[in-house]
Amino acid sequence: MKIIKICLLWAIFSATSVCSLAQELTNERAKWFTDARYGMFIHWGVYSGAEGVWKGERHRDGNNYAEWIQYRNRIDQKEYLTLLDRFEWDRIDPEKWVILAKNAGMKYVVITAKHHDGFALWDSKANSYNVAQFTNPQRDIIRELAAACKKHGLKLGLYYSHWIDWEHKYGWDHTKEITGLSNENYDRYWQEKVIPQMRELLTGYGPISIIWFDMWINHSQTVVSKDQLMQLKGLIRELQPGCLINSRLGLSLQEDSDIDFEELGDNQLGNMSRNFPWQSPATVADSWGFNRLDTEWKSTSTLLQSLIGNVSLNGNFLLNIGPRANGEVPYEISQRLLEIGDWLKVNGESVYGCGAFTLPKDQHDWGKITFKKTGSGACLYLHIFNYPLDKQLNITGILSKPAKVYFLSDKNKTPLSLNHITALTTIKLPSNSPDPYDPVIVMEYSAFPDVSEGLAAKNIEGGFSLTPYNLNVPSENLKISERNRLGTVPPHCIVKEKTIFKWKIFADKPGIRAFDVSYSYQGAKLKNMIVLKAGQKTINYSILPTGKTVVEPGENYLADNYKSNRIGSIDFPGTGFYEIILEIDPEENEEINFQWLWLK
Ligand code: JFZ
Repeated sequence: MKIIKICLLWAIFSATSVCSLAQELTNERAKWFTDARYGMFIHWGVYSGAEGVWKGERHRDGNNYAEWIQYRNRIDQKEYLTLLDRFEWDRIDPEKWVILAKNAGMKYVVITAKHHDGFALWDSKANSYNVAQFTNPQRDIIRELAAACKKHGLKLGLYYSHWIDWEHKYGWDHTKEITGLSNENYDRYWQEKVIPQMRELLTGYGPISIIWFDMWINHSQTVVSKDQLMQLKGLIRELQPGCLINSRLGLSLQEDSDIDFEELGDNQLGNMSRNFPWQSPATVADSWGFNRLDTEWKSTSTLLQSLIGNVSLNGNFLLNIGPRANGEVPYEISQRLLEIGDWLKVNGESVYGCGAFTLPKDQHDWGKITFKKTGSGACLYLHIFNYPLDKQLNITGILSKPAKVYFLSDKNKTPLSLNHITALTTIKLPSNSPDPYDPVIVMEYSAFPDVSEGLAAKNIEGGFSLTPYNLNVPSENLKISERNRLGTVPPHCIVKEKTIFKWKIFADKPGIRAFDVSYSYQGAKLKNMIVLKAGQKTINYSILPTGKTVVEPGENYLADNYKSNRIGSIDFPGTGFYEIILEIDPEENEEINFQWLWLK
């Protein structure tokens, strides 16, 4: 047991991606979760009746979170409840949401059983501020949803706002930062409402697969105590040992590592592969609860690529719907969900049960790779977000030759024409993409494929973009500056002393290749040199001042100029691996900003 915990801790802290270990390190309880990959979040409650507007005024916060309207627009509770008059109870049917989730290819549903407003969507005996008290005939949305999930084979998760509760006299609400709230009184809320309500949810509704807490800061920064959180967690472990708990419970890993998955920030997608289960909660526009002022709908491709991007890093994607007060799911949401669902009906094999492969996350500029072990072999799924104009798909870094290559949508598995030399696999694509969003190619391997580490990939134009981000051996000492000045200044490496950059590429044919370098130099010295070495040859190139560029006309708004310079050509006499070495040694430590080396 202890060993498992140490492993888990290690996995949480380790930032590296060792995909073959991913499933082993995932705890047993979360196995279904990491297989499922895609779930539905539902934000629905009294606030849905306001639609993000109160007495003609929009929700008072930049983030559009319509479920916060009671707090933001300072609505007192009695008036808030009048929103229930807008609900069309005979049209509200949670089974419809579950059917949508099912058709969307989602494997689990997480609903706001109680959001920050403190209003329970079930017939709570512990607290009368609940849906049954305000409906006739009485409704229990959680019971209805649980039955529908069971009927359609989806797992059920419950969002429960444990920290914030605007209904209970002693619950937390941010204005209590002004008025104060004693620990004793907060514990009254905890023992009178949180614990009994959680007990109800965990005993009366069949298996609960996730409790989704929502305290995004550590308890030490607010009124909740560690003991209270441990009590709550203990209750879940006791009553439903199979239930997963997300990281927004509010305990730090140092205090307690026994959480089941990490929840990233709202709409925060993964940026690195992890071996510990994790998930991004996301919206289709901005708000979680229905907001009629929402307009910035993400496209189907954007959402699908977010899902695939997360899966390619061992992550899950929890996509939200905010049904209206009549139970309807906004068309802009259901349409996108069903489009993704149709795609998953054909391509689900590349998502469910899949995870990260060992290559770096941004290795290929045409898309993402998801991975699955199959018996003694393995499958790589190539998700082509950007269909190459020359119909050549380059996969850099895999040393094994695939046994079979075909489109996942092709039931006959017609082999695609394939060329494999050492570390480069090239697939000839048909002129028309078989899918408008993400055509998927399966590469089947008879054993776990060998990978060549530290290779820079051949990109979609057939060249190599060599940057501080794809060095052969990553270096922590480099001073990297992200893009700035509205992006006019690209990401670059600030070089003040002698610096050697090394990359490795695989040349799939011999030939002469031209080298360009992009840099900015704002000094005035004329003797600075770039030294480039590749394939036994050296090129010396003078660095000259690059001057400025105008960002906006007429505003005297200037930025350093980054320019591409042809520095020469080098013959690569044979097929094989080449090391490319670039040396910059600034005179008198005067800053030279290196952006990239391009060869083709
Ligand atoms: C919380 C809720 O307040 C919100 O209403 C919604 O339910 C969402 C899913 O979760 O909002 C958050 C949570 C975390 C952060 C920001 C807003 N965060 O980590 O920055």
